[in-house]
Amino acid sequence: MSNKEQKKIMILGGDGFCGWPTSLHLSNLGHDVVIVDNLSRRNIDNELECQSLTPIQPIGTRLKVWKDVSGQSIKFYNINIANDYELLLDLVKTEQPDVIVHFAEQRSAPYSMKSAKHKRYTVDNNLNATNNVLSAIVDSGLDVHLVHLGTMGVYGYGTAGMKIPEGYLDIEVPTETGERIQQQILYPANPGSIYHMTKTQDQLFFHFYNKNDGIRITDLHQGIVWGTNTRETMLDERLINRFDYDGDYGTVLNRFLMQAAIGYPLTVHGTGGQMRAFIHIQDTVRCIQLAIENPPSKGDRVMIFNQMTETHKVRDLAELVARLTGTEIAYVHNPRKEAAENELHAKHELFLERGLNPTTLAEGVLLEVTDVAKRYAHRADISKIPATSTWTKEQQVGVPDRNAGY
Ligand code: NAD
Ligand code: USQ
Repeated sequence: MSNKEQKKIMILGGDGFCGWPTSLHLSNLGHDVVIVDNLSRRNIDNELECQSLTPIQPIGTRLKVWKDVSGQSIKFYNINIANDYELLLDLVKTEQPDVIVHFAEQRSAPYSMKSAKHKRYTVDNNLNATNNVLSAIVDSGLDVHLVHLGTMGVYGYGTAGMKIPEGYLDIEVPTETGERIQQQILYPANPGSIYHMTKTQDQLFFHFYNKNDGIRITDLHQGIVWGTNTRETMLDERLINRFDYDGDYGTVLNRFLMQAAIGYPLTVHGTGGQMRAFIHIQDTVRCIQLAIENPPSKGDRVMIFNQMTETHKVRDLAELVARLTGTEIAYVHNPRKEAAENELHAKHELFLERGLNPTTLAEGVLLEVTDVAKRYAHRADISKIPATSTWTKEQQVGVPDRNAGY
């Protein structure tokens, strides 16, 4: 890579599930990577008394091993970006990043719905984090490209028979004089949890700072990430990525893979008719690279990409994993408030046009069960599997109905 292409990239939340493999991927490409993380996710592991299925190493060990394996140094700063504004601003001024990638938010929907305390933490943390990053970019006077990890959940999951566009919806409105004019508006927000609501609010921060201060922003509306490792995290076991399987942080497909590895019935919420968007972690890191390499120009509106590669119904995923592994399926109470059945189709041409070659679920699922979930199955605490966070007090938790000794 020539010096011109090499960028200084600050990764906020670079110790997390998406942030760690992204940091290594970008460092491996020759970029100068700086991680900022307050390790709050590791503290939440302590709060929930549940650790990653994979044995993740302390951040100091991770960075030392990366230096030994790759020869590349990554600097680390422990800063709470939601609270420590002056520290964040000083760091931006000192490091002078070309790009900031923002992963640093509380990202679990069930965790955000556990109690008033968790709702308030999620709102305080996520909204202040995003506003502080934007404010620090303005205060620094630097022309930083901000890449944010958003969610497909901002759209809601009902699409009225059309494909969800990438961020902006074409509309036609009648004027007072009877003419009809065409416009593009931000797709109407329809969040399904307090966490998802913070992501819809983030969009408005981006819209405002882009309009008012001309900040160049890419917002990636990402689907559910599955898988564990990427080419870089596989270079040494001590670089291994996090694998969440508990009822709060475990996402649906990784949970099914881990449940299959230990013979625990696959916990389908309700009928499993919920259709969601998915992407493999290897494609996540590649998409972020592509977003960095294709920045918006000064004066462009917020650039929005749908960062997903396929859509599936939850029960179809359960049936696929059951067929491949022989695990049974348990249809449990849905602890969430969400449509029992929906169709979800979304455009994702912008990444395909820029060279993404997706990993398909059909290829990768079984490998993931055998290479990761089975290998670390002995670390699982099965009491942490049921989804115990309910959206309302009246709802019931997502526990399999039978008691068959698991
Ligand atoms: P994660 O919880 O594993 O990582 C987030 C990291 O940010 C953690 O290391 C945490 O310690 C850090 N962090 C949180 N608040 C912070 C603060 N105030 N200051 C400094 N650091 C802070 O989550 P993830 O799965 O890596 O998700 C990263 C981003 O991607 C999130 O914003 C999430 O909304 C988005 N996303 C994730 C998924 C998914 O399936 N994992 C899907 C779509 C979008
Ligand atoms: N589900 C089950 N069984 C389980 C776990 C989940 O049926 O054991 C169902 C849920 O009820 C839901 C669907 O699977 O209908 C997805 O749940 P999830 O926990 O995998 O994903 P979600 O809560 O939507 O959140 C995850 C990430 C979040 C990200 C979002 C992308 O935690 O950070 O924003 O995926 S998206 O779903 O596109 O909004």
